[in-house]
Amino acid sequence: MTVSLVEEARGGPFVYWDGLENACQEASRLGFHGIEIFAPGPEAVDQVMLKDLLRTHSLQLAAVGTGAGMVKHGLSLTDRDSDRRTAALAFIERMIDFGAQFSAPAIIGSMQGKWTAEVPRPQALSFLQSALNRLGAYAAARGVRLLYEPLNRYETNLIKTLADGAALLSQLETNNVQLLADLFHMNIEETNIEGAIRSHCSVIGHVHFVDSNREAAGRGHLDLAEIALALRESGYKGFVSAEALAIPDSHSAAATTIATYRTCFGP
Ligand code: LER
Ligand code: MN
Repeated sequence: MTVSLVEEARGGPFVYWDGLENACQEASRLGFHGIEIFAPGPEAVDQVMLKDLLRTHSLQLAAVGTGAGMVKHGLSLTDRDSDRRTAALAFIERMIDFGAQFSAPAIIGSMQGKWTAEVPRPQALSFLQSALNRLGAYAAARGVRLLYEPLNRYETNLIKTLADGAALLSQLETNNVQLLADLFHMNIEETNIEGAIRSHCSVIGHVHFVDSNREAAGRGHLDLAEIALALRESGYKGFVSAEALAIPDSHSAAATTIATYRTCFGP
């Protein structure tokens, strides 16, 4: 279950918005196994309180998003300015440190940025590759993986499919980076969602379990039973995380997600 602590992102694809305590109570009551936090930065989370909430509610921290580096601070790993790229790396390293306290991986999604006239595609990909090498090794030294998320064409022009993501990972010096398969982005970019999952499952480390319209799983037109079958038959053992819009409201989105999850993956 996702929870956003980033006011600037309100209206974005996160289920809970009213603090960690509320999110943990609801997630636990509905039967989720973990929460994924989208935070403005590590200092925005009281880590002692988070540890306590996770223990009280028998939840794991599934992952931490780093997108606030872009949303709040305008940072990107492929910025033309080297000081800005360094600041983006530093922000993500601090998020990795935070997640590692809870054995949770950090996610690089929107922080990958875009190629532009000033930073042409080969240059941007080279910046991205060296950032993933450095951050992958940084995460490995702290005992956690790093997640890299292909996005749809309206959010990036770098890597949009699992196949291109897997090819990028295969060129890295580190093997500590895995793909995040977000079903919303995949619905826009993949030729065949189940086929992409089956082909690249060995490098999928996390799934954003959401429907075609970015509403809760079950409120759109994805064939989630077939997608879940592809994940199960490929031996996927990671989290499927509800990164969905709070439509019609947080509680309904969460309840619909867990009902769909149980239909697709079993009780
Ligand atoms: C952004 O669209 C997204 O899917 C997030 O998980 C990445 O920041
Ligand atoms: Mn996502």
